[in-house]
Amino acid sequence: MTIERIEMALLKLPYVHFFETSFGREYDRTFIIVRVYEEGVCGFGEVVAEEAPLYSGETTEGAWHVLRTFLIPMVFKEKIIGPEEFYKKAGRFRGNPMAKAGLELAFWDLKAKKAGLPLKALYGGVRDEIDAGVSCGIEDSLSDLVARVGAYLEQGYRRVKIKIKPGWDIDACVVVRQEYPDILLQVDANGAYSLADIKTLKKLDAFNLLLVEQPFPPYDLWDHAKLQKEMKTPLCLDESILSFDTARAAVEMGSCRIINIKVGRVGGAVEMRRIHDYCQDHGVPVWCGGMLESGIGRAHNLHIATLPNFKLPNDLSASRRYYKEDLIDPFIELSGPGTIRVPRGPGIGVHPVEERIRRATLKSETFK
Ligand code: OSB
Ligand code: MG
Repeated sequence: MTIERIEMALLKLPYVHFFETSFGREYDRTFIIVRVYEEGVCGFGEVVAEEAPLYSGETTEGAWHVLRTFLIPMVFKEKIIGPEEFYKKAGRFRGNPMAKAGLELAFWDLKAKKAGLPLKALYGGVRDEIDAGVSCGIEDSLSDLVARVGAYLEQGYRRVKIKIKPGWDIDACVVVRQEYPDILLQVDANGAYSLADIKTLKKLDAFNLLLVEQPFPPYDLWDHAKLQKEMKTPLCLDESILSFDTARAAVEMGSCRIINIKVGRVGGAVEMRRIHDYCQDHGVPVWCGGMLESGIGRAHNLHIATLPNFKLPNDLSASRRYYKEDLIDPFIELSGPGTIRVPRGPGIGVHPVEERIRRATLKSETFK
């Protein structure tokens, strides 16, 4: 058994609605799809790095370079055939977790397909259905925000996250809570604040939020610990959690009480499970974050969110929340109020449509 071929494609897909965070407004997403072939079976992975290094230091072009120059040649040279082996050997290269995760996930999908099992069976997942959630960007006006939250609730979402930044925070919570006093609500600052804003941040305690996500920049574990001591609402870290070791440091320091796990940000599913298990042992619930993935990356996330310590609703929404024409058949849909059923077929269990991938492709390359 050897890997016969690896393909990479760089894709661009327009969003159904722009997505604005404290980093700025985006109208489309550029990302990489990785395919790994063995004996005619194909494993799919998605690299969640973005065009600009705003959320993390990685970029699509940087990940492309690291994959074609280092990670893919390593697979052929060292005859790597499995995800765990890939994880171990890719560890010699520093950083670049999203590039590593995209290829590792393709290996996981391949392994599960060859075993004829849904990916969640390989991970030790325990759920057939996961709790969905929707992430609402910053809008042009507070009334637009309320209308958008209302539309998502009508579609069946039960948990809403709103993006905040200085000047779009307390008022946004006030209007959403006024209109929807009982919904599960949380906020995400994407690192837009500092300890100087502690007075504003403490006001968030008044809105019965599930959590406050990433108030400070990624490397401020210490300041997050100081803020958590001052706040009733649990802090949740996203950008700060780059590996098992940063997760452990954050928990030991008291920087957060909840962790957002994104498989790309932590460098793959092996590392994801190490963080998951550590958090489970230490009473820290986790949930699955999203990077506005296509259906390929999102299907991977559905399987991840079946692990037992994913105890809060996830940033996992239906295909139509993100893209008019998702890459997969069938589209991911809500299966009940606020839930999504995990695909049952082998591997990620969804079918990527070749023609749609081709239409969205900016460039591609094949490696043997
Ligand atoms: O901070 O969670 C974030 C999207 C891109 C980059 C960062 C984040 C997000 C989201 C979207 O909030 C979540 C989703 O995919 O539904
Ligand atoms: Mg976040």
